Amino acid sequence: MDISKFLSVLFLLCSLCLECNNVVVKASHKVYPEFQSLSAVEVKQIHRTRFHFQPPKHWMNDPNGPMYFNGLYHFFYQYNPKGAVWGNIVWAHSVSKDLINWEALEPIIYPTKPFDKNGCWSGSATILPGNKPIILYTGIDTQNQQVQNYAIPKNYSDPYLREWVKPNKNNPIMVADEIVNGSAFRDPTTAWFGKDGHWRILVGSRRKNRGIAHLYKSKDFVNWVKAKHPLHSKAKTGMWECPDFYPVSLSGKNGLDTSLVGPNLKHVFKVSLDVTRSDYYTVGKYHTQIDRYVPDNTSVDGWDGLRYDYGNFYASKSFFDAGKKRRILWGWANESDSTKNDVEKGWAGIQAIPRIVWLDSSGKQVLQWSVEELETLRGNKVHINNQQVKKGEHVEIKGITAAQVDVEVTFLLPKSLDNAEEFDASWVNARDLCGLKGSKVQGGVGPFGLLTLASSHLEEYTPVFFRVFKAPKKHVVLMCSDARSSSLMDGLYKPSFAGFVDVDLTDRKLSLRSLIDHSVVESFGAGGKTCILSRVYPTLAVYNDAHLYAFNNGTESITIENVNAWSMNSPRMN
Ligand code: DQQ
Repeated sequence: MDISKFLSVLFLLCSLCLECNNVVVKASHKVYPEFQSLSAVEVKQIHRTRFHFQPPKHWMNDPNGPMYFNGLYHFFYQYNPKGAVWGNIVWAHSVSKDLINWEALEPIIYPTKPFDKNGCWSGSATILPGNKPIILYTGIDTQNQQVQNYAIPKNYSDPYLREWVKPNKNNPIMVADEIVNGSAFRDPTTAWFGKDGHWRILVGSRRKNRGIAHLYKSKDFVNWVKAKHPLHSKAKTGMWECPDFYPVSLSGKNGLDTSLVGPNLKHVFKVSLDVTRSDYYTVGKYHTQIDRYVPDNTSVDGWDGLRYDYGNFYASKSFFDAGKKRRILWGWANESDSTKNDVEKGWAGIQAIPRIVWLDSSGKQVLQWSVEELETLRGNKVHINNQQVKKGEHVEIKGITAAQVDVEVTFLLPKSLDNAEEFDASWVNARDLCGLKGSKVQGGVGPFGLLTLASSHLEEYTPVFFRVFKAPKKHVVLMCSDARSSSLMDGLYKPSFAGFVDVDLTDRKLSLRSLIDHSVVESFGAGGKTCILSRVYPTLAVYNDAHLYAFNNGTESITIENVNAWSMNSPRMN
């Protein structure tokens, strides 16, 4: 067998194997004919989140076309109006003044035309000159081919942009040419405007196992021509869904308009890898003269690369908020329970809290943090400082509603890290390492962190924690969010999600923030360097029976320099 054939077979085996491992991670296009139009009889409340975005019932997946327009945030999303599994997908629509309180409006795009009769899939919004929003989305046409279409508001002066039209003239505006696979051609990005007077967008694709971001150019936004070369592609990464491409400033937290180019910025290129169902990004340089993106060689471009989030977080999309000059990232947090559970619950899917995203001062990765508006929901507060947590101890953080809380902790490490465990160079996969060294496996410096959504006798708990290792050059910090003990319920996907944290420990501090909301624990390590979102379904640790603890299972004592925890109020949610 020649080497390329061998690699293809290997890739296929790996893909299949990942799919088996992720057996209950729901793929977004799996059709359940028996359930897809089964309307919810009752919406079960027990695991419903309160401050994470979700519709009142049924299935939701990707965030679509988020934008800030005339003082309002618009959020569209892939939605099944008829049932709690993927299918019958439309673009549902909600609006908000603060990204936290949401009002649901009628869906804006649903299958009606030959160019989207079999589906209205993901896409993005662009605000054209003259303050005119336009949406590009993927339609599944009568031949079951993926094509790109556009939609525009019916009435630009309606502040809510309630109705949109899909003109017959010119739609579809992009169809797969002879070298593009029409069943792998989707999810157009927000457009950016080049100095040559052309708009540009990307469409996700693949050729065999090579992931591709096709570049299209247009002068008038209606006639689009595919560029000779993709903006970027990478062998052995499979289908690229929902690409996203934007500039980030070399300094400060401010976001940049998608069209900005120049000396003081880098670009971020993100793809959602269909095979692994995670969102990977690189930081790099956009060579405008040749329309190519080249990742810096500071991280891997592929399966082992940086992820926005090492947990349930997929099909994300960012937009530039021109009002507050920030780039905001939305990501879909899918369920980890079974399809049967979703049908019984009458709902499936939430969105992660919208996050601002900016470049770390190292220039090697991005940082993420929840939008500041979330803090308006903070209610009753408890504060602890300077408390030592010795080997084997756990300390309860009392006085808050532990099932619905925002908690921030700064841990102070021991003066000497000599007793940290030795790092074995073969531990390349953070998730495997977390599986091996869970929160109960005693270490030297760590594991220490939070036990979230814990029942009173720890029959159920989701630990979010750090473990520090000694390595020849630098310490290695592992962050885990481990769902293995999260629920007594059977038939759940309970992964031990993990990522490494590239952090300097000279000040001996490590911070952790978790947004806990009934069936989600969304955590930010070291100020947003490593993020992990876990979906969990406790049976005992619910409502007032949920507890929150800080713990340490390392031989070395850890000091809690600070804990601030706030019970979170519930916003208006659709
Ligand atoms: N979901 C959409 C597709 C996209 C996928 C369909 C990603 O457009 O590729 O619901 O989750």
